[in-house]
Amino acid sequence: TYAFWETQPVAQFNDSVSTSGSAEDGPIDAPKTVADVRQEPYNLPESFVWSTCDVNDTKTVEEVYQLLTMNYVEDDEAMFRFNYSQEFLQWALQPPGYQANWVLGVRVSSSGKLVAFITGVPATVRVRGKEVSMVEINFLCVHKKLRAKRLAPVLIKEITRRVNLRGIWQAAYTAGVVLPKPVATAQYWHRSLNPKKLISVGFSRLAPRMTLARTLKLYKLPDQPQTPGLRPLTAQDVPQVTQLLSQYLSTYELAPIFTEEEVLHYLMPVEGVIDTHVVEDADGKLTDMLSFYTLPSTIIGNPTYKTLKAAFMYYTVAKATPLQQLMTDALILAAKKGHDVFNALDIFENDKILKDLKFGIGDGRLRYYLYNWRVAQELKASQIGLVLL
Ligand code: NHW
Ligand code: EN5
Repeated sequence: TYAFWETQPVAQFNDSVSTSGSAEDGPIDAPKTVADVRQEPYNLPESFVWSTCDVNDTKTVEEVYQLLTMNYVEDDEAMFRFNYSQEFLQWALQPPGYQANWVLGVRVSSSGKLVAFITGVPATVRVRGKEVSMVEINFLCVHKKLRAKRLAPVLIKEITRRVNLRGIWQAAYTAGVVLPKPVATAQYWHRSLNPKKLISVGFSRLAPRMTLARTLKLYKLPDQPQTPGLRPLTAQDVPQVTQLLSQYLSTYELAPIFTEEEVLHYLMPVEGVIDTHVVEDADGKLTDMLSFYTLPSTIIGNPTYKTLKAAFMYYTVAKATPLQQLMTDALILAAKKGHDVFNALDIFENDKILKDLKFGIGDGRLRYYLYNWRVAQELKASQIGLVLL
């Protein structure tokens, strides 16, 4: 059972469609106004204090980075731990309309040490045809020494309060764990770019009856992207890319609605953080785009290698170029930049191409959740058009 989540306006596992009124999509809680929202921060256990974290401050972003580097998400065997860079955090946490006090920390009163964290950024999300103003929640983290003390529910209630104070009543979030109640479940897939290293660190294994030499040959890619007209995204492209991406995302049941400002923020290349390329045809029209973000993982307790460099598929639109060819170019670009592996979910139309591109199934899944929003029907992974960082 879920002592905390049972008290929250989220779909519960025993919710059935036969219950009166549960057949329609919409808010779960009775409507509220900002005036109804509690003015005082929630109480933390004795000797802890709330602390809004300014990630533009070099010392603060370093503290956040250290907390996450040592305590954030691991795989089920604790071999790898996400290692978001400081530049990545600054990018992810400051999109258009970001609220400084939605970057929320908990510190030890006496020492000032940062021991817990949660963040929100504003987003407009379309869910089964309805446009909803939301917050995307991410980077929930409690220091390993303070686990299982019910700190996470306090963080969640406090960020909810701060978000509600801005008149936002819904949230979207993803997690590896099962909570009440996923709107969809996606599967991670992995494409080896540097198979020798992946095998050496235990990320992958040599397949039965395969030698290392045959494995290297299997995963070998061309040195350069193959699609004519492929080039990095520039600021001038943003109106066209917004149009291209919006039209594509409109075909999904759960997808963001991006303004031009958001496209500029989330897709303009940032070295070591986000890479976006577009395909320009002979008439100067943009026909396709691909993007991936860089999220390394610390290799826990490996003497030879400290980090695994992973690229994660972000937003990709294949209109004139076949998706498989466009994604091959994404793999080539990621390999050229030194990534060891390319990760993707089976969302979008990816299930059609992952096998052919030599992706293998991962041991991790990702659940998609909505807060205070009921969906009458669970979605299939192929109906998801939303990527959270
Ligand atoms: S998912 C990544 C979450 N972070 C990690 O996995 C890092 C490593 N783990 C930790 O730091 C991406 C801790 O284990 C955490 C839990 C902090 C996860 N989401 O403090 P207690 C996100 O960031 C529930 C939500 O004793 P702890 C998305 C758990 O089921 N709830 O545990 C975040 C239990 O509740 P229950 C989670 O291990 C979305 C309660 O926490 C959870 O010391 C947040 C136990 O708390 C998770 N990933 O700390 C929700 N993991 O009902 C946003 C565990 O079972 C909602 N729990 O008793 C929307 C808010 C905004 C609304 C605005 C309108
Ligand atoms: C909020 N934005 O489990 C999201 N990763 O498969 C937070 N497995 O990397 C929630 N266990 O399968 C994130 N190698 C939830 C995910 C948490 C991290 C996680 C999984 C996803 C992962 C790897 C390593 C497994 C190590 C042992 C994995 C196999 C790859 C292989 C490549 C070659 C072809 C066959 C498959």
